[in-house]
Amino acid sequence: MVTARLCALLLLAVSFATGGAARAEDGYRLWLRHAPVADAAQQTPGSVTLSGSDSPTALLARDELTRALSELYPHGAAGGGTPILLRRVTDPAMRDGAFRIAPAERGVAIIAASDTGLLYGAFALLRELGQGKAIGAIRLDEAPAYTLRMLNHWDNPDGHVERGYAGRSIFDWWHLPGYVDARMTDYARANASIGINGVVINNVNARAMMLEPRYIAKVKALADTFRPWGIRVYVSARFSAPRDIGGLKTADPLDPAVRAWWKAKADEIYTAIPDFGGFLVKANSEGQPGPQDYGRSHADGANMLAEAIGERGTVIWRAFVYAAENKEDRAKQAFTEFQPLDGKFAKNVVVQVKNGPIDFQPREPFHPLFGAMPRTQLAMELQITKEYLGFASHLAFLGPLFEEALGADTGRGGSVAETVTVIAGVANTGSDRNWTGSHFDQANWYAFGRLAWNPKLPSDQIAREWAAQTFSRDTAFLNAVVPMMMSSRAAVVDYMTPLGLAHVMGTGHHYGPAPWVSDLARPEWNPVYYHRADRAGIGFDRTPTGSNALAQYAPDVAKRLLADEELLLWFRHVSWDHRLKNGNTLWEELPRRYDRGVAAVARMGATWATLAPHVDTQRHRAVADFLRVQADEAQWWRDASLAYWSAVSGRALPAGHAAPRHPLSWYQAQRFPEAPGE
Ligand code: GCV
Repeated sequence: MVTARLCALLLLAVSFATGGAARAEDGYRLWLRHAPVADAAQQTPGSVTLSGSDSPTALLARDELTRALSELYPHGAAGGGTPILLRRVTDPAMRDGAFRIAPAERGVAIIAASDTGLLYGAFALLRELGQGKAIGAIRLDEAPAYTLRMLNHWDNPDGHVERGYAGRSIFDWWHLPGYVDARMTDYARANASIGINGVVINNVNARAMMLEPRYIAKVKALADTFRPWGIRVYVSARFSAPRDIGGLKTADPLDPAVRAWWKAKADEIYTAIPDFGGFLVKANSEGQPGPQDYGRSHADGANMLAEAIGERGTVIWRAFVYAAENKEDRAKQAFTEFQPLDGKFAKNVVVQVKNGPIDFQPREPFHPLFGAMPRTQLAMELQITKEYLGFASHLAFLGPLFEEALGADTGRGGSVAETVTVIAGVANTGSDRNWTGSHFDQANWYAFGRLAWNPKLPSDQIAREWAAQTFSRDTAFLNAVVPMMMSSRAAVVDYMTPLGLAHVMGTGHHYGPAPWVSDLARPEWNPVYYHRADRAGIGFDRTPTGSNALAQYAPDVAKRLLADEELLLWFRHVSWDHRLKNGNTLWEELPRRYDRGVAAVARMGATWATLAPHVDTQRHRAVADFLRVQADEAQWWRDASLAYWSAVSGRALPAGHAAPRHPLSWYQAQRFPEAPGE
């Protein structure tokens, strides 16, 4: 014991002598590193005791605290320190997951009426301590804003992750259920630490085999591992499964044999996994089968599954639909199809809507369905993986994007956050040692969890607490890194899709700029469909003179959106000479925005270079290297886009803006067959 303490002291001394930056770190521990607190206040935490429950979850809360505290305070506490009392109480007013932390007679108490409340309380206390706060000063009274806070994995059973930029899938389907990798526990622990309590473990572009008995056994092994961490498992179900694996001739949701098949399948799953969360379904979207194949509605399909599951779980039915045959503006199609179904979905159905009407672009207006289906439970789907924001190598902290989407006023009974009952995020995890492909992408997983817990948390606060736990709680470091993170998403918007442009990326893989693409089979797959640039002007007219997608919003909101220049080209087709509020013409403003984005990335690189003393060499170098990649690619986005706009408008770049480094044909000739995630 004495020797262990001595070693810890020595380690600490070495670490402080080198500014805490000497030890190489690979990022595996995420924000749960528990770096030793150097100047531990007099009130150092002491022993942890648990009362009122001895469930596996409550024991995890106790053990997590005990272990983490020994890491945060390796030198121990003079006089035993402040005891921490984990108390499970009976309090009908405290919801599942809620907790209070406050000084008690004999120390500090974490009080909860549920075991998950104890667990979340334990992690919350560690979060505060991890930022260097003194234990006696910590007072929290929290309850999750939503009962379901879930990750959606787009992981395939063969290990490939659709839109995944962090290696292969973390789920080792091949070795399950016999072998459950220790990483599964670390994954569940990380999720629990930020309040995530549901995971859909397979891609919405689903394989029916996920519902076969041998896969149910694998899912059960994961469910058993995740359960103590308060996490329920969900599966993406392929709508045609009764035909694909059930031997039926149809998957018609009104066919009695089909209904019986799903009921039996649900029973089989619940026998193996009594707390199974339910099904997520992508139906009649991008080639996936669905009820419309049989002339039935989305409500018919969802309600059939809801009946099979009954009160045991939830059916999450995605509203991400658009059809090639449909000539209507793609941005309008989901609303047109789903809004009339309001009130027609069963009680245990949640309709899951992406944050914007197209597809996770760097900036979109909020989806008009939010607030427009008051008699239906809605989930908001955010994308944590950066399909359209530079993959893992671009530093883009998504906190501001999530905050903007959640906080948008629907004009129909509150903000988006207030009109939904579930928050879902497309996961960015993978087999890479640092989980998310880049160190800073961990912040997006973290921010998602924190905002799903409390959508009112300001994203700069989230950035600060994440950075303090992940890198360094040094104030000088935080004062530099937080503004850098906060401006990073705006930089991406500037160098990729300024002023409301959208969907101008490369075909299939979505890597890099390709606004010129116009030859794909479906009109809405082509970037030219979205920007409609020609000699006269640019932008998609969604006003009454065009598609009138604006009319899907509440009238006041529509007015506000139309006036928002950040969304100018999303809603309007304007002349290149259109005058902006700052006095510039559009043609003058576009290169200014692209240049601003490129310059912002250069500044991020410079800022990061100054932070070397605060960060271990391994992670510092990895981030610096990626920032260099990002600088090159920001330049590429800027140059390729401007070369194309210049060609299509027939205009030379305004004075003061450098010419693209290559002719347009050079950019158009680039090919990336090896780009990940497609
Ligand atoms: C899982 C976009 C992505 C697809 C994704 C789809 C969806 O189209 O590019 O990879 O498929 O959205 O959300 O279903």
